[in-house]
Amino acid sequence: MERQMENAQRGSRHHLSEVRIVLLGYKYAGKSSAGNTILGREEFDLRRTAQCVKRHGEVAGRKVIVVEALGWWWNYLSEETPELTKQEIVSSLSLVAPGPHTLLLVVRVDTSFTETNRRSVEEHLELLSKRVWSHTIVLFTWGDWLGDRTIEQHIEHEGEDLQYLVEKCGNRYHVLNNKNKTDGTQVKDLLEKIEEMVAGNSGAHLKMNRKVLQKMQEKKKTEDRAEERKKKVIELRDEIRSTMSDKHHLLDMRIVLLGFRNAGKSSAGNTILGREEFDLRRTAQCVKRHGEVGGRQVTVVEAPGWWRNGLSDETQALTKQEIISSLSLVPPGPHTLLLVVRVDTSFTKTKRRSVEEHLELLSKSVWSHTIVLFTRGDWLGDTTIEQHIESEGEDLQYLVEKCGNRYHVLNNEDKSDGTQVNDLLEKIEEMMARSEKLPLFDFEKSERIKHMGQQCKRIDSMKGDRPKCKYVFFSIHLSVKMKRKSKSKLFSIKEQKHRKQYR
Ligand SMILES: Nc1nc2c(ncn2[C@@H]2O[C@H](COP(=O)(O)OP(=O)(O)OP(=O)(O)O)[C@@H](O)[C@H]2O)c(=O)[nH]1
Ligand SMILES: [Mg+2]
Repeated sequence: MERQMENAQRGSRHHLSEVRIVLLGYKYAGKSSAGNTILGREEFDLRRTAQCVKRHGEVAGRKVIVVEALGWWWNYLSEETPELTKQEIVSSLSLVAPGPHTLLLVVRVDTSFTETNRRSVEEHLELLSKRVWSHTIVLFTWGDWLGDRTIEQHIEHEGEDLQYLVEKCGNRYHVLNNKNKTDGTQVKDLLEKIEEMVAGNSGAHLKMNRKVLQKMQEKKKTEDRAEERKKKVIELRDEIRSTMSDKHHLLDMRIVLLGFRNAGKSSAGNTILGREEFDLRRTAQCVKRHGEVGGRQVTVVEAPGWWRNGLSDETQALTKQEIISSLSLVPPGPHTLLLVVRVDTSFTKTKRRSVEEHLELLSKSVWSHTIVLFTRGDWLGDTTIEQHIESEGEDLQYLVEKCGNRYHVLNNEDKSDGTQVNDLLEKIEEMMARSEKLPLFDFEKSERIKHMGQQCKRIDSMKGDRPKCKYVFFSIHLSVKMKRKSKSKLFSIKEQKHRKQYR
């Protein structure tokens, strides 16, 4: 009773007629659910969106505007988050002009909060301004999970990283149980905490600083450059198609999927073949599958992936062996290599070097037969892949251009969209028509690979032992490579640390 009276007094003293809120947090933190609880209606769609979403309503006598900013991966530091996502997070502020009264930093109580989580949260919030903390309240979701425990007990129990975060926010926090929409007091209490904080900030909202305005201008420039890239690619494709005839239609297509671990290679294989042919569990060996797609016989080989920040001399010898021998599984050689890259993570210089070194294990000329296959297209939402390429920076642009500006996006979650696969197969045919070449790594023609093949056969007949043969095949190839690559051991300490961190 006493607390209720205290609240009533507090509330009336600092009452705001309009409350502008930005919900921020990692993916799956419960931002949309919290937005729905605050507005008392299902205003936010729980499926992930690729853009900020703005909703408003009348709550406890106030006009409440809520913007949900795009979430990031919970254990990613800001340099691992794609630039496009960061631009979108920053532009959330422009949706609540002149600026939000509060940022609600959404954190779940049912999962542990580690040092990485703390750093991830700090870095992403400080994209907005170093001064965000005086406008931030930690909003704990999954309050039902606490049971009889109080939130204070949870904060104490969880350890120093969560305690540090709460203290950085001036000890402001609130718990919501998004499963209980009938408990109006939890929202009323939250609004009062916001009003109290605003009063403590002398009524000021969070202002957009120069850095934010700059990021928003960058976003605009990115959109313009993306349009240009898209136009250029369409023109090039039209030009190639105008020279193509029936002879360029490939009735038998051979594809090798290469890329980082967890890049989405197996899923892409399944999308291409239209069936769950590849097991999503990791294998150390190449896997070959076959099917009929759009009237063509398509063979797909998935080679095992490498660590996404690992350079080739850090990759296990056996993995490299498998990458090289993936080519021999589609004799006389693949029509294309699909280099699988996720769009939901940033593409750094280290990743570029990692990709270059692993692909060039096969041949220096590998690029003329490679298409960058972006997975997790669902992450893009309404934004185009060109916007991602343009915003992500020079390393990704370099890679795409090294592949002759050939790229494609797949949303492996949507198997019903047949056009995404047809379009990919057409791009492969266009690439082959343009080069007017037979498959890359034609084993009959390539002297180097032929030589390695002969070594292989000789040892095969001596020992009848396939794994050893493969190993010799591999080691001849690598011994040359390794000599050339010995220089690449000179990584900076910073880079080494960076890679360890993300494994
Ligand atoms: N949302 C979404 N998830 C995807 C997509 N593609 C792959 N995934 C998920 O990403 C995870 C890894 O996918 P895999 O296809 O197993 O990746 P991989 O490259 O074969 O992994 P390894 O063989 O283990 O190196 C799985 O949980 C997939 O469901 C996509 O387009 N959208
Ligand atoms: Mg796989």
